[in-house]
Amino acid sequence: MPTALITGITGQDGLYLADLLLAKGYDVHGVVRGQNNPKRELVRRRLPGVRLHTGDLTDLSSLMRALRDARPDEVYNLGAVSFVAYSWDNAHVTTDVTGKGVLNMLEAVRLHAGDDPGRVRFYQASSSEMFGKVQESPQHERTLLWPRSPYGVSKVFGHHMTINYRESYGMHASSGILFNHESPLRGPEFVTRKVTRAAARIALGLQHELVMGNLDARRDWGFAGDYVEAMWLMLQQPVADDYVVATGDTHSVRDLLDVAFRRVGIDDWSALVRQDPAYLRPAEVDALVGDASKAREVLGWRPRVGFEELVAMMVEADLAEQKHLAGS
Ligand code: NDP
Ligand code: GDR
Repeated sequence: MPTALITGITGQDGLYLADLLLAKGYDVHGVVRGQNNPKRELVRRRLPGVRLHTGDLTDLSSLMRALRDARPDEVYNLGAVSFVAYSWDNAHVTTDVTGKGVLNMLEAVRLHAGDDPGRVRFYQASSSEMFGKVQESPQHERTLLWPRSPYGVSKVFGHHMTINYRESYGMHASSGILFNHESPLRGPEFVTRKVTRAAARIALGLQHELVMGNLDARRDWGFAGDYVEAMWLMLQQPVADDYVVATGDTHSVRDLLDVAFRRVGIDDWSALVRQDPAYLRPAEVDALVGDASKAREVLGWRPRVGFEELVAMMVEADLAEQKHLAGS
């Protein structure tokens, strides 16, 4: 039975990836930070088969201990301060976790693997935010990186460090440049979930207004359940490499509002949505769309869930959750 260790197991992708690996028969381990992290209980309830290790990406020795105890064949480094807007006000923490945390994890794996650096396969969660001020469209693996936030800068550091460890030490280290991916497990601070939750609450009479930032931003939104398959496929390849993972379709935040509100029977949301400059970012990533040809050709990966289906899935989940909360 192969063994996997996941950092960020309490997050959206960690939960979907753990589901996938358990279904494939893996022995799954996760790193959870903090002495009293409430999400530890969430993982225990959802994924009773998973073994948890206390650790933090800023603490090399805790990562070494997790590796020693879990003895993984595959390490998925998903842990990060992942909310772009938060990263300006918390640039040092973001750099320590999202940037230098990758170096800690790579170094821990290198030391753990000893004389056979390729024996533990490593996945780094890189991001389309690295393209930032985009220089070509659609973006692919060789598109120039021009990050626009402390988060994006930290991801570029982790991305290049992963490539450097692969080239310097012969590690089987791959980097997935994933475009935005969403699900009912998405954190409510991100725009898709903020909108689907608000649409559900407004339809149920629990909320009267939605306050938003830049409605013209465009993203290539896919489904998290599809994207974790690409992570796994990368680590099954004989040679480690970097891959863009995206749908190839792009939509604006306005399109997102259209689809979400239509789903709850509201055709015109203009009176319900207010824009507030407080939600604008110091530097915006205006439009992203990915070219995932390499992932399609080499990994045989393709997305299954399209934009409208994704938004509908999220609105339905939020309607069910809000009804449940209102009834309890
Ligand atoms: P989430 O924000 O849902 O999860 C982030 C995870 O990182 C949580 O489990 C969190 O733990 C953990 N974490 C935070 N700080 C630390 C730390 N100091 N040490 C160890 N773990 C820590 O993110 P997603 O699941 O959406 O994303 C997973 C990864 O993929 C992230 O690296 C993200 O940057 C990247 N990514 C995400 C994309 C997306 O669209 N979702 C696209 C491209 C890249 P806790 O619960 O304790 O806070
Ligand atoms: P992003 O996701 O920054 O792309 O990073 P987010 O959903 O936060 O923003 C997407 C776009 O929507 C605009 N926007 C708003 N965003 C939020 N959160 N709240 C609002 O009210 C709002 N109004 C407009 C934003 O300005 C932006 O343009 C996500 C994260 O998961 C990263 O970790 C990951 O690396 C990238 O996706 C790919």
